[in-house]
Amino acid sequence: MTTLRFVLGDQLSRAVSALQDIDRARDIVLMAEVREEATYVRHHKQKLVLVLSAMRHFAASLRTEGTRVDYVRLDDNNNSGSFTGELGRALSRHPVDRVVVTEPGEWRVWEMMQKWGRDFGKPVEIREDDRFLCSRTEFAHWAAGRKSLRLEFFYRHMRRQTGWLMASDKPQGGQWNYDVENRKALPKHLKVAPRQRFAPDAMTGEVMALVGQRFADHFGDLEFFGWAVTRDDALEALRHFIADCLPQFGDYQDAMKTGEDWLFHAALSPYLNLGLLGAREVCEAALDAFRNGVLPLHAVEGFIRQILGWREYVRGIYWMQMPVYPKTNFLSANRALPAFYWTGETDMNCLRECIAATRRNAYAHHIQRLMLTGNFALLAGVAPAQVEDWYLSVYADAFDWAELPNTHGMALHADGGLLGSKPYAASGAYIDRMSDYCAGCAYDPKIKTGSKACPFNYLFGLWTNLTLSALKKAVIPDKPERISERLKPPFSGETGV
Ligand code: DLZ
Ligand code: SF4
Repeated sequence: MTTLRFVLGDQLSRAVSALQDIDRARDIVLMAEVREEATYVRHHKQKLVLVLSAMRHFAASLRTEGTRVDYVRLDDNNNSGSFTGELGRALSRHPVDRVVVTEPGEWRVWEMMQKWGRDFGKPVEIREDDRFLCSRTEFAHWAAGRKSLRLEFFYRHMRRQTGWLMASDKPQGGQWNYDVENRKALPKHLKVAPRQRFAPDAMTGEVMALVGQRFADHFGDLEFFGWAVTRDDALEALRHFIADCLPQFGDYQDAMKTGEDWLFHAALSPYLNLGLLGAREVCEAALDAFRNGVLPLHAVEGFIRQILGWREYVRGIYWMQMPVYPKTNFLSANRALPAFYWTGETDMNCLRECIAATRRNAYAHHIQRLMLTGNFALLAGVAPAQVEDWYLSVYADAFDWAELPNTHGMALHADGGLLGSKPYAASGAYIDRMSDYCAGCAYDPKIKTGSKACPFNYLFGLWTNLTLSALKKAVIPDKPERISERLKPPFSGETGV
């Protein structure tokens, strides 16, 4: 039997299920660069380069091991521009018996895949994506019959399942979660290790020229491109993070500082989400450093919680809730996304800095995304779909399964609290405490009204008066208790969010 194995741009792992059991003598791997994936949201230029260059490098590595790869480039003549179109064209080139794919990370593509068997009159086997630590079925079992789908319970379940940081059935050190130790403000003179970046090679240079030419009007600069595009370089980025950044990541993961785009954050999520790194190996590298006494428990636990806990949790929620999840708009937010999200032209220094970093790197760290751009959109009542499109476009690691629950649920509370117990709303006081942005701002974080008042204070005041009081009268659609029960303070930055 001859098989066409279709590998998508975020499945760049030799162990991906579509490639398991490959018969190199007969099978063909199909990879296709298609315009639709680059433009259904207008991805940041660096994200396009990262995905396309990583795809080309991956195809080259498969060929080196003797696999036949049919690779369609974006500028190939007759490129149809879509996954369905390219699969159809490939099937007319290759008389295969069946198609094998790994399930995609996005509902939109999942729906597309369901039609392929009928469209092409061939068996299409859609395999589970087993790169995750919790399968969709296991998540559904965990969730079944629970009143509350809180992360903390899921995380404990996953710690027990893996045995990571466990001493028999108890958490090592006696606590499950060391989050309170992860909220220190950054000491003024603390040295931040320079971040290792990767110079573009000739193949990446070619993709940069292509993207610069074809997607010139997309957001973002290409000048500072420094992402790893191969597994070897992604492994080097992992080594660098564990050795040079993770020791301080735990302490300062909520801090923000002008000119420090990466601080101690891993910035490994693009590699994990593309398949260049696996979740298990990333966690095991951190656990090894703990076992060898190189790293303290709270630093490693904070990191493991992000990968084993949060990352798996949002993916589980995504597949459990789609396709209705993005349709909820619990706070009835309907304003347009302000133009400065794209231009960066605003007098609010914190947002200006964050958006400039996003333009420069296709990256901002978690707390910038949640407490600056996310918090502002929440307080200003921006329509969730517009905020979600922005996040999906501008960040190199943003794929729907990860981006949607983070934005819709955590940042905007548009799901009514399914994912986060309370809205992440904060005034300027929180931003002032966790960053040095306010010193260089036209506004004053201590003033609440008048022309010098920090807009976060003004909006936060309005939001607590209007949105919260309206919510207190509301009833959660699918739950009997009154929402006021869940909206008791603390919900503000003053109390540490
Ligand atoms: C994000 C992306 C982009 C920009 N381009 C491609 C592409 O040309 N070919 C491809 O196979 N994948 C691409 N991707 C990743 C897909 O969007 C991703 O695989 C789907 O959204 C499913 O998760
Ligand atoms: Fe941001 Fe307000 Fe501080 Fe300015 S004063 S940097 S707007 S928090």
